[in-house]
Amino acid sequence: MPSGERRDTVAAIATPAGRGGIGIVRVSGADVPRIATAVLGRLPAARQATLSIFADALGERLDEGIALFFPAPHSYTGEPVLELQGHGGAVVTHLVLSAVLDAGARLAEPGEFTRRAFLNGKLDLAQAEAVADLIDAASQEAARSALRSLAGEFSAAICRLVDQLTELRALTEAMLDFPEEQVDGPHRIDAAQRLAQLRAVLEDVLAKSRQGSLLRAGVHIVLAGRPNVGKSSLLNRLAGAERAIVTAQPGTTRDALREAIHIEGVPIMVVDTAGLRESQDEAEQLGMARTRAELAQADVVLVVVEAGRAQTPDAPLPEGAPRITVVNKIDLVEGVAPGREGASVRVSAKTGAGLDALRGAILEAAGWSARGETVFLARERHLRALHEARVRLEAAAAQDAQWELFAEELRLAQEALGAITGRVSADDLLGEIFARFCIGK
Ligand SMILES: Nc1nc2c(ncn2[C@@H]2O[C@H](COP(=O)(O)OP(=O)(O)OP(=O)(O)O)[C@@H](O)[C@H]2O)c(=O)[nH]1
Ligand SMILES: [Mg+2]
Repeated sequence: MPSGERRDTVAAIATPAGRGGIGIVRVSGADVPRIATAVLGRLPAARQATLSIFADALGERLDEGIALFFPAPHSYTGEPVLELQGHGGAVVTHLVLSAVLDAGARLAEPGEFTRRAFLNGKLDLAQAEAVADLIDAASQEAARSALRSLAGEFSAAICRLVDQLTELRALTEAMLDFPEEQVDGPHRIDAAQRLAQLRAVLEDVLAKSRQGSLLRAGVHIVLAGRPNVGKSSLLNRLAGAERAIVTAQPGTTRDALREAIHIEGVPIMVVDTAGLRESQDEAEQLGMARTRAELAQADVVLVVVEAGRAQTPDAPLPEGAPRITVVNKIDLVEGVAPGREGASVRVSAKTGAGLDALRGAILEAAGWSARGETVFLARERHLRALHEARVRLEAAAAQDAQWELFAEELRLAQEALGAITGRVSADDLLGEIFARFCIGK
Protein backbone atom coordinates (compact mmCIF):
# COMPACT_ATOMS: atom_id res chain seq x y z
CA MET A 1 0.00 0.00 0.00
CA PRO A 2 1.45 3.42 -0.89
CA SER A 3 2.09 5.39 2.27
CA GLY A 4 -0.37 8.17 2.87
CA GLU A 5 -3.07 6.34 0.92
CA ARG A 6 -5.39 6.55 3.86
CA ARG A 7 -5.21 10.31 3.88
CA ASP A 8 -6.44 10.60 0.30
CA THR A 9 -10.09 11.20 -0.30
CA VAL A 10 -11.43 8.74 -2.82
CA ALA A 11 -14.55 8.69 -4.99
CA ALA A 12 -16.30 6.29 -7.33
CA ILE A 13 -19.63 5.55 -8.94
CA ALA A 14 -21.18 2.93 -6.66
CA THR A 15 -24.07 1.89 -8.89
CA PRO A 16 -23.73 -0.41 -11.95
CA ALA A 17 -22.77 1.10 -15.29
CA GLY A 18 -25.51 2.11 -17.69
CA ARG A 19 -29.00 3.50 -17.29
CA GLY A 20 -30.80 3.15 -13.97
CA GLY A 21 -33.27 4.78 -11.63
CA ILE A 22 -30.53 6.20 -9.43
CA GLY A 23 -26.80 6.77 -9.92
CA ILE A 24 -24.73 7.05 -6.76
CA VAL A 25 -21.34 8.71 -6.40
CA ARG A 26 -19.65 7.75 -3.17
CA VAL A 27 -16.86 9.82 -1.60
CA SER A 28 -14.79 8.88 1.44
CA GLY A 29 -11.96 10.64 3.26
CA ALA A 30 -10.97 13.63 5.34
CA ASP A 31 -11.65 16.04 2.47
CA VAL A 32 -15.36 15.20 2.28
CA PRO A 33 -16.57 18.39 4.01
CA ARG A 34 -14.57 20.57 1.60
CA ILE A 35 -15.69 18.58 -1.45
CA ALA A 36 -19.33 18.73 -0.31
CA THR A 37 -19.09 22.48 -0.04
CA ALA A 38 -17.57 22.72 -3.52
CA VAL A 39 -20.17 20.51 -5.23
CA LEU A 40 -23.31 21.20 -3.15
CA GLY A 41 -22.59 24.69 -1.84
CA ARG A 42 -22.70 23.40 1.76
CA LEU A 43 -22.13 20.39 3.96
CA PRO A 44 -25.48 18.60 4.48
CA ALA A 45 -26.58 17.87 8.06
CA ALA A 46 -25.28 14.52 9.31
CA ARG A 47 -27.27 11.47 8.17
CA GLN A 48 -30.13 13.54 6.72
CA ALA A 49 -31.33 13.00 3.18
CA THR A 50 -30.91 16.49 1.75
CA LEU A 51 -32.27 17.53 -1.62
CA SER A 52 -29.38 19.33 -3.31
CA ILE A 53 -28.13 20.73 -6.58
CA PHE A 54 -24.91 19.04 -7.74
CA ALA A 55 -22.75 21.59 -9.58
CA ASP A 56 -19.28 21.72 -11.12
CA ALA A 57 -16.44 24.10 -10.27
CA LEU A 58 -17.92 26.85 -12.50
CA GLY A 59 -21.22 26.60 -10.68
CA GLU A 60 -22.97 24.89 -13.58
CA ARG A 61 -25.78 22.53 -12.52
CA LEU A 62 -25.10 18.91 -13.35
CA ASP A 63 -27.93 17.15 -11.59
CA GLU A 64 -30.34 17.44 -8.70
CA GLY A 65 -30.60 14.68 -6.13
CA ILE A 66 -30.20 13.51 -2.57
CA ALA A 67 -26.99 14.16 -0.68
CA LEU A 68 -26.15 12.14 2.41
CA PHE A 69 -23.29 12.93 4.76
CA PHE A 70 -21.98 10.41 7.30
CA PRO A 71 -19.43 11.93 9.71
CA ALA A 72 -16.59 9.72 10.95
CA PRO A 73 -16.51 7.22 12.51
CA HIS A 74 -20.15 6.26 11.90
CA SER A 75 -19.87 5.43 8.23
CA TYR A 76 -19.17 2.39 6.09
CA THR A 77 -15.45 3.20 5.86
CA GLY A 78 -15.08 4.79 9.28
CA GLU A 79 -14.07 8.03 7.51
CA PRO A 80 -16.30 10.99 6.59
CA VAL A 81 -18.47 9.72 3.71
CA LEU A 82 -20.62 11.61 1.23
CA GLU A 83 -23.15 9.92 -1.04
CA LEU A 84 -24.61 11.80 -3.97
CA GLN A 85 -27.69 10.08 -5.34
CA GLY A 86 -28.58 11.53 -8.70
CA HIS A 87 -30.52 10.49 -11.76
CA GLY A 88 -29.14 7.24 -13.04
CA GLY A 89 -27.95 8.22 -16.50
CA ALA A 90 -24.49 7.06 -17.48
CA VAL A 91 -23.42 10.54 -18.60
CA VAL A 92 -24.88 12.53 -15.75
CA THR A 93 -23.42 10.26 -13.06
CA HIS A 94 -19.99 10.58 -14.68
CA LEU A 95 -20.32 14.38 -14.72
CA VAL A 96 -21.03 14.38 -10.98
CA LEU A 97 -18.03 12.10 -10.39
CA SER A 98 -15.83 14.45 -12.46
CA ALA A 99 -16.95 17.40 -10.35
CA VAL A 100 -16.01 15.49 -7.19
CA LEU A 101 -12.62 14.59 -8.65
CA ASP A 102 -12.05 18.22 -9.72
CA ALA A 103 -12.81 19.24 -6.14
CA GLY A 104 -9.87 17.15 -4.92
CA ALA A 105 -10.83 13.49 -4.62
CA ARG A 106 -9.03 10.74 -6.50
CA LEU A 107 -10.68 7.78 -8.20
CA ALA A 108 -11.03 4.83 -5.82
CA GLU A 109 -9.41 1.52 -6.64
CA PRO A 110 -11.53 -1.65 -6.70
CA GLY A 111 -12.54 -2.55 -3.15
CA GLU A 112 -10.93 0.54 -1.66
CA PHE A 113 -13.98 1.58 0.38
CA THR A 114 -14.17 -1.85 1.98
CA ARG A 115 -10.40 -1.93 2.43
CA ARG A 116 -10.65 1.32 4.38
CA ALA A 117 -13.51 -0.14 6.41
CA PHE A 118 -11.18 -3.03 7.28
CA LEU A 119 -8.21 -0.78 8.06
CA ASN A 120 -10.41 1.38 10.30
CA GLY A 121 -11.67 -1.67 12.18
CA LYS A 122 -15.24 -1.53 10.84
CA LEU A 123 -15.03 -5.06 9.45
CA ASP A 124 -12.59 -7.91 9.86
CA LEU A 125 -11.13 -9.62 6.84
CA ALA A 126 -13.66 -12.47 6.66
CA GLN A 127 -16.48 -9.93 6.85
CA ALA A 128 -14.91 -7.79 4.12
CA GLU A 129 -14.74 -10.86 1.89
CA ALA A 130 -18.37 -11.58 2.71
CA VAL A 131 -19.27 -8.16 1.23
CA ALA A 132 -17.87 -9.28 -2.12
CA ASP A 133 -19.49 -12.70 -1.76
CA LEU A 134 -22.87 -11.15 -1.05
CA ILE A 135 -22.58 -9.06 -4.21
CA ASP A 136 -21.52 -12.10 -6.25
CA ALA A 137 -23.96 -14.55 -4.67
CA ALA A 138 -25.58 -16.63 -7.39
CA SER A 139 -28.32 -18.18 -5.28
CA GLN A 140 -30.48 -17.33 -2.26
CA GLU A 141 -28.61 -19.84 -0.13
CA ALA A 142 -25.25 -18.31 -1.06
CA ALA A 143 -26.56 -14.80 -0.32
CA ARG A 144 -27.96 -15.87 3.04
CA SER A 145 -24.71 -17.53 3.95
CA ALA A 146 -22.67 -14.47 2.88
CA LEU A 147 -24.90 -12.26 5.00
CA ARG A 148 -24.28 -14.48 8.01
CA SER A 149 -20.53 -14.11 7.46
CA LEU A 150 -20.95 -10.36 7.09
CA ALA A 151 -22.84 -10.27 10.37
CA GLY A 152 -19.78 -11.94 11.87
CA GLU A 153 -20.94 -15.52 12.49
CA PHE A 154 -17.97 -17.08 10.74
CA SER A 155 -15.54 -14.64 12.36
CA ALA A 156 -17.09 -15.32 15.76
CA ALA A 157 -16.56 -19.06 15.33
CA ILE A 158 -12.92 -18.46 14.38
CA CYS A 159 -12.41 -16.00 17.25
CA ARG A 160 -13.80 -18.50 19.76
CA LEU A 161 -11.26 -21.02 18.53
CA VAL A 162 -8.45 -18.47 18.72
CA ASP A 163 -9.49 -17.49 22.25
CA GLN A 164 -9.49 -21.09 23.43
CA LEU A 165 -6.10 -21.60 21.82
CA THR A 166 -4.75 -18.51 23.52
CA GLU A 167 -5.97 -19.72 26.88
CA LEU A 168 -4.34 -23.11 26.46
CA ARG A 169 -1.11 -21.48 25.34
CA ALA A 170 -1.15 -19.14 28.31
CA LEU A 171 -1.69 -22.00 30.75
CA THR A 172 1.11 -23.99 29.16
CA GLU A 173 3.52 -21.09 29.16
CA ALA A 174 2.69 -20.21 32.75
CA MET A 175 3.54 -23.78 33.68
CA LEU A 176 6.84 -23.56 31.83
CA ASP A 177 7.67 -20.45 33.83
CA PHE A 178 7.31 -22.31 37.13
CA PRO A 179 9.11 -25.58 36.58
CA GLU A 180 9.62 -26.16 40.30
CA GLU A 181 5.88 -26.51 40.98
CA GLN A 182 4.39 -29.97 40.61
CA VAL A 183 1.94 -29.03 37.89
CA ASP A 184 3.08 -31.17 35.00
CA GLY A 185 0.68 -34.05 35.73
CA PRO A 186 -2.51 -32.01 36.26
CA HIS A 187 -1.67 -29.81 33.30
CA ARG A 188 -1.19 -32.84 31.09
CA ILE A 189 -4.76 -34.03 31.77
CA ASP A 190 -6.27 -30.57 31.45
CA ALA A 191 -4.35 -29.79 28.25
CA ALA A 192 -5.36 -33.07 26.63
CA GLN A 193 -9.01 -32.36 27.37
CA ARG A 194 -8.87 -28.81 26.14
CA LEU A 195 -7.03 -29.80 23.00
CA ALA A 196 -9.54 -32.56 22.20
CA GLN A 197 -12.38 -30.09 22.53
CA LEU A 198 -10.59 -27.55 20.37
CA ARG A 199 -10.03 -30.12 17.67
CA ALA A 200 -13.71 -31.12 17.72
CA VAL A 201 -14.80 -27.51 17.29
CA LEU A 202 -12.29 -27.01 14.49
CA GLU A 203 -13.66 -30.10 12.69
CA ASP A 204 -17.16 -28.67 12.93
CA VAL A 205 -16.09 -25.31 11.50
CA LEU A 206 -14.18 -27.10 8.76
CA ALA A 207 -17.20 -29.23 7.81
CA LYS A 208 -19.46 -26.18 7.63
CA SER A 209 -16.84 -24.34 5.60
CA ARG A 210 -16.44 -27.20 3.14
CA GLN A 211 -20.20 -27.19 2.59
CA GLY A 212 -20.22 -23.45 2.15
CA SER A 213 -17.38 -23.54 -0.32
CA LEU A 214 -19.62 -25.65 -2.56
CA LEU A 215 -22.13 -22.78 -2.54
CA ARG A 216 -19.38 -20.41 -3.61
CA ALA A 217 -17.45 -22.43 -6.11
CA GLY A 218 -20.24 -24.67 -7.41
CA VAL A 219 -20.01 -28.15 -8.83
CA HIS A 220 -18.91 -29.11 -12.31
CA ILE A 221 -20.79 -32.12 -13.68
CA VAL A 222 -20.27 -33.74 -17.06
CA LEU A 223 -22.74 -35.90 -18.99
CA ALA A 224 -20.91 -38.66 -20.83
CA GLY A 225 -21.94 -41.81 -22.64
CA ARG A 226 -22.39 -43.42 -26.05
CA PRO A 227 -24.13 -41.44 -28.78
CA ASN A 228 -27.92 -41.23 -28.70
CA VAL A 229 -28.41 -42.40 -25.12
CA GLY A 230 -30.14 -39.09 -24.29
CA LYS A 231 -27.39 -36.88 -22.77
CA SER A 232 -28.67 -33.72 -24.41
CA SER A 233 -32.25 -34.59 -23.47
CA LEU A 234 -31.12 -34.92 -19.84
CA LEU A 235 -29.34 -31.57 -19.97
CA ASN A 236 -32.55 -29.99 -21.23
CA ARG A 237 -34.53 -31.65 -18.45
CA LEU A 238 -32.11 -30.50 -15.74
CA ALA A 239 -32.04 -26.97 -17.19
CA GLY A 240 -35.81 -26.91 -17.60
CA ALA A 241 -35.43 -25.53 -21.13
CA GLU A 242 -34.57 -26.73 -24.62
CA ARG A 243 -30.91 -25.75 -24.63
CA ALA A 244 -29.23 -28.57 -26.53
CA ILE A 245 -30.22 -29.94 -29.93
CA VAL A 246 -31.80 -33.36 -29.65
CA THR A 247 -32.25 -35.64 -32.66
CA ALA A 248 -32.73 -39.36 -33.23
CA GLN A 249 -29.42 -39.26 -35.11
CA PRO A 250 -26.39 -40.55 -33.14
CA GLY A 251 -23.54 -38.03 -33.06
CA THR A 252 -25.74 -34.92 -32.78
CA THR A 253 -23.75 -33.07 -30.13
CA ARG A 254 -20.28 -31.93 -31.18
CA ASP A 255 -19.27 -28.92 -29.10
CA ALA A 256 -19.42 -29.26 -25.33
CA LEU A 257 -22.42 -27.25 -24.15
CA ARG A 258 -22.65 -25.75 -20.65
CA GLU A 259 -25.68 -24.79 -18.65
CA ALA A 260 -25.64 -23.19 -15.22
CA ILE A 261 -28.36 -24.58 -12.96
CA HIS A 262 -29.11 -24.68 -9.23
CA ILE A 263 -30.11 -27.64 -7.13
CA GLU A 264 -31.19 -26.60 -3.60
CA GLY A 265 -29.25 -23.38 -4.13
CA VAL A 266 -25.99 -25.13 -5.00
CA PRO A 267 -24.71 -23.72 -8.29
CA ILE A 268 -24.05 -26.49 -10.75
CA MET A 269 -22.45 -26.28 -14.16
CA VAL A 270 -23.80 -29.08 -16.33
CA VAL A 271 -21.74 -29.92 -19.40
CA ASP A 272 -23.26 -31.91 -22.26
CA THR A 273 -20.68 -33.59 -24.46
CA ALA A 274 -20.31 -35.47 -27.72
CA GLY A 275 -21.11 -39.17 -27.36
CA LEU A 276 -18.09 -41.45 -27.24
CA ARG A 277 -17.77 -44.07 -30.01
CA GLU A 278 -15.51 -45.06 -32.91
CA SER A 279 -16.06 -42.54 -35.67
CA GLN A 280 -14.32 -41.42 -38.87
CA ASP A 281 -16.14 -38.10 -38.92
CA GLU A 282 -13.66 -35.29 -38.27
CA ALA A 283 -16.02 -32.96 -36.42
CA GLU A 284 -17.24 -35.83 -34.25
CA GLN A 285 -13.66 -36.83 -33.43
CA LEU A 286 -12.86 -33.26 -32.40
CA GLY A 287 -16.03 -33.27 -30.31
CA MET A 288 -14.90 -36.43 -28.52
CA ALA A 289 -11.52 -34.85 -27.77
CA ARG A 290 -13.45 -32.05 -26.06
CA THR A 291 -15.48 -34.59 -24.13
CA ARG A 292 -12.28 -36.07 -22.75
CA ALA A 293 -10.97 -32.63 -21.80
CA GLU A 294 -14.23 -31.89 -19.98
CA LEU A 295 -14.16 -35.23 -18.22
CA ALA A 296 -10.72 -34.47 -16.83
CA GLN A 297 -12.15 -31.44 -15.00
CA ALA A 298 -15.39 -32.95 -13.75
CA ASP A 299 -16.33 -32.99 -10.06
CA VAL A 300 -19.00 -35.58 -10.83
CA VAL A 301 -19.46 -37.63 -14.01
CA LEU A 302 -22.92 -38.75 -15.08
CA VAL A 303 -22.43 -41.86 -17.21
CA VAL A 304 -25.59 -42.17 -19.26
CA VAL A 305 -26.70 -45.58 -20.56
CA GLU A 306 -29.94 -46.82 -22.14
CA ALA A 307 -32.34 -48.97 -20.15
CA GLY A 308 -32.33 -52.53 -21.38
CA ARG A 309 -28.91 -52.22 -23.02
CA ALA A 310 -26.48 -50.93 -20.50
CA GLN A 311 -23.44 -50.23 -22.63
CA THR A 312 -20.91 -47.89 -21.11
CA PRO A 313 -18.79 -45.78 -23.46
CA ASP A 314 -15.72 -47.31 -25.09
CA ALA A 315 -13.48 -44.49 -23.97
CA PRO A 316 -11.88 -44.68 -20.52
CA LEU A 317 -13.57 -42.46 -17.94
CA PRO A 318 -11.53 -40.49 -15.40
CA GLU A 319 -10.68 -42.29 -12.19
CA GLY A 320 -10.83 -39.54 -9.60
CA ALA A 321 -14.29 -38.02 -9.93
CA PRO A 322 -17.34 -39.70 -8.37
CA ARG A 323 -19.56 -41.35 -10.94
CA ILE A 324 -23.31 -41.75 -11.21
CA THR A 325 -24.71 -44.23 -13.71
CA VAL A 326 -27.87 -42.79 -15.23
CA VAL A 327 -30.08 -45.43 -16.81
CA ASN A 328 -32.19 -43.39 -19.24
CA LYS A 329 -35.22 -44.15 -21.43
CA ILE A 330 -36.93 -46.37 -18.85
CA ASP A 331 -40.24 -45.40 -20.50
CA LEU A 332 -39.26 -47.71 -23.35
CA VAL A 333 -38.84 -50.79 -21.16
CA GLU A 334 -41.81 -52.48 -19.57
CA GLY A 335 -41.78 -52.74 -15.78
CA VAL A 336 -38.75 -50.57 -14.93
CA ALA A 337 -39.55 -48.10 -12.17
CA PRO A 338 -37.77 -44.75 -11.78
CA GLY A 339 -35.56 -44.35 -8.72
CA ARG A 340 -32.19 -44.80 -7.19
CA GLU A 341 -30.07 -47.70 -6.15
CA GLY A 342 -26.65 -46.79 -4.81
CA ALA A 343 -24.74 -44.92 -7.47
CA SER A 344 -27.24 -45.80 -10.19
CA VAL A 345 -30.40 -43.84 -11.01
CA ARG A 346 -33.19 -44.89 -13.39
CA VAL A 347 -34.80 -42.00 -15.24
CA SER A 348 -36.65 -40.98 -18.34
CA ALA A 349 -35.56 -37.71 -19.89
CA LYS A 350 -38.69 -37.92 -21.98
CA THR A 351 -41.23 -38.08 -19.13
CA GLY A 352 -39.13 -36.56 -16.35
CA ALA A 353 -39.53 -39.65 -14.16
CA GLY A 354 -36.66 -40.17 -11.69
CA LEU A 355 -35.25 -36.65 -12.16
CA ASP A 356 -35.62 -35.74 -8.47
CA ALA A 357 -33.73 -38.87 -7.50
CA LEU A 358 -31.02 -37.85 -9.97
CA ARG A 359 -30.81 -34.35 -8.47
CA GLY A 360 -30.42 -35.87 -5.00
CA ALA A 361 -27.70 -38.22 -6.24
CA ILE A 362 -25.82 -35.31 -7.84
CA LEU A 363 -25.82 -33.29 -4.60
CA GLU A 364 -24.72 -36.28 -2.60
CA ALA A 365 -21.90 -37.13 -5.01
CA ALA A 366 -20.75 -33.51 -4.85
CA GLY A 367 -20.56 -33.77 -1.06
CA TRP A 368 -23.52 -31.51 -0.22
CA SER A 369 -25.28 -32.62 2.93
CA ALA A 370 -26.19 -29.37 4.59
CA ARG A 371 -29.91 -29.34 3.95
CA GLY A 372 -31.19 -26.49 6.11
CA GLU A 373 -28.02 -26.36 8.24
CA THR A 374 -25.80 -23.37 8.87
CA VAL A 375 -22.87 -23.32 6.46
CA PHE A 376 -19.99 -20.90 6.16
CA LEU A 377 -19.44 -19.46 2.69
CA ALA A 378 -15.75 -20.19 2.92
CA ARG A 379 -13.11 -19.29 0.39
CA GLU A 380 -10.19 -21.44 -0.66
CA ARG A 381 -8.00 -19.22 1.53
CA HIS A 382 -10.14 -20.00 4.59
CA LEU A 383 -10.10 -23.73 3.91
CA ARG A 384 -6.32 -23.70 3.59
CA ALA A 385 -5.97 -21.86 6.89
CA LEU A 386 -8.36 -24.26 8.65
CA HIS A 387 -6.40 -27.24 7.29
CA GLU A 388 -3.15 -25.72 8.45
CA ALA A 389 -4.61 -25.21 11.93
CA ARG A 390 -5.81 -28.80 11.95
CA VAL A 391 -2.33 -30.12 11.07
CA ARG A 392 -0.84 -27.97 13.85
CA LEU A 393 -3.30 -29.22 16.46
CA GLU A 394 -2.59 -32.81 15.40
CA ALA A 395 1.10 -32.13 15.87
CA ALA A 396 0.40 -30.60 19.29
CA ALA A 397 -1.56 -33.67 20.30
CA ALA A 398 1.42 -35.84 19.37
CA GLN A 399 3.74 -33.97 21.77
CA ASP A 400 4.12 -35.98 24.91
CA ALA A 401 4.80 -33.42 27.63
CA GLN A 402 7.23 -31.61 25.36
CA TRP A 403 5.58 -28.43 26.48
CA GLU A 404 7.76 -25.99 24.53
CA LEU A 405 6.97 -27.79 21.30
CA PHE A 406 3.32 -28.12 22.32
CA ALA A 407 3.06 -24.36 22.86
CA GLU A 408 4.81 -23.68 19.57
CA GLU A 409 2.33 -25.81 17.60
CA LEU A 410 -0.54 -23.98 19.31
CA ARG A 411 1.01 -20.68 18.32
CA LEU A 412 1.24 -21.78 14.69
CA ALA A 413 -2.37 -22.98 14.74
CA GLN A 414 -3.42 -19.64 16.16
CA GLU A 415 -1.49 -17.82 13.48
CA ALA A 416 -3.19 -19.82 10.72
CA LEU A 417 -6.63 -19.04 12.15
CA GLY A 418 -5.74 -15.41 12.72
CA ALA A 419 -5.09 -14.98 9.02
CA ILE A 420 -8.77 -15.70 8.33
CA THR A 421 -10.05 -12.68 10.24
CA GLY A 422 -6.95 -10.59 9.53
CA ARG A 423 -5.71 -10.43 13.11
CA VAL A 424 -2.38 -11.32 11.56
CA SER A 425 -1.94 -10.76 7.87
CA ALA A 426 0.59 -9.49 5.45
CA ASP A 427 0.01 -6.54 3.16
CA ASP A 428 0.26 -8.64 0.01
CA LEU A 429 -2.61 -10.77 1.29
CA LEU A 430 -4.73 -7.64 1.70
CA GLY A 431 -3.85 -6.53 -1.82
CA GLU A 432 -4.89 -9.90 -3.19
CA ILE A 433 -8.24 -9.83 -1.43
CA PHE A 434 -9.32 -6.27 -2.14
CA ALA A 435 -8.20 -6.21 -5.78
CA ARG A 436 -11.07 -8.60 -6.57
CA PHE A 437 -13.74 -6.17 -5.50
CA CYS A 438 -15.64 -3.95 -7.87
CA ILE A 439 -14.91 -0.22 -7.87
CA GLY A 440 -17.24 1.68 -5.56
CA LYS A 441 -17.19 -1.01 -2.87
N1 LIG B 1 -38.33 -42.67 -25.32
C1 LIG B 1 -37.32 -41.92 -24.92
N2 LIG B 1 -36.54 -41.33 -25.83
C2 LIG B 1 -35.52 -40.56 -25.40
C3 LIG B 1 -35.28 -40.35 -24.01
N3 LIG B 1 -34.21 -39.53 -23.90
C4 LIG B 1 -33.82 -39.25 -25.17
N4 LIG B 1 -34.60 -39.85 -26.07
C5 LIG B 1 -34.47 -39.80 -27.53
O1 LIG B 1 -33.23 -40.35 -27.89
C6 LIG B 1 -32.70 -39.67 -29.03
C7 LIG B 1 -31.30 -39.14 -28.72
O2 LIG B 1 -31.38 -38.17 -27.72
P1 LIG B 1 -30.24 -37.10 -27.46
O3 LIG B 1 -30.60 -36.37 -26.23
O4 LIG B 1 -29.96 -36.30 -28.69
O5 LIG B 1 -29.03 -38.08 -27.18
P2 LIG B 1 -27.48 -37.74 -26.97
O6 LIG B 1 -26.94 -38.71 -25.99
O7 LIG B 1 -27.31 -36.31 -26.67
O8 LIG B 1 -26.89 -38.09 -28.39
P3 LIG B 1 -25.54 -37.50 -29.10
O9 LIG B 1 -25.52 -36.05 -28.94
O10 LIG B 1 -25.71 -37.94 -30.47
O11 LIG B 1 -24.39 -38.21 -28.43
C8 LIG B 1 -33.69 -38.56 -29.35
O12 LIG B 1 -34.53 -39.03 -30.37
C9 LIG B 1 -34.46 -38.38 -28.06
O13 LIG B 1 -35.77 -37.91 -28.28
C10 LIG B 1 -36.14 -41.01 -23.08
O14 LIG B 1 -35.99 -40.92 -21.86
N5 LIG B 1 -37.11 -41.77 -23.59
MG1 LIG C 1 -26.33 -34.85 -27.61
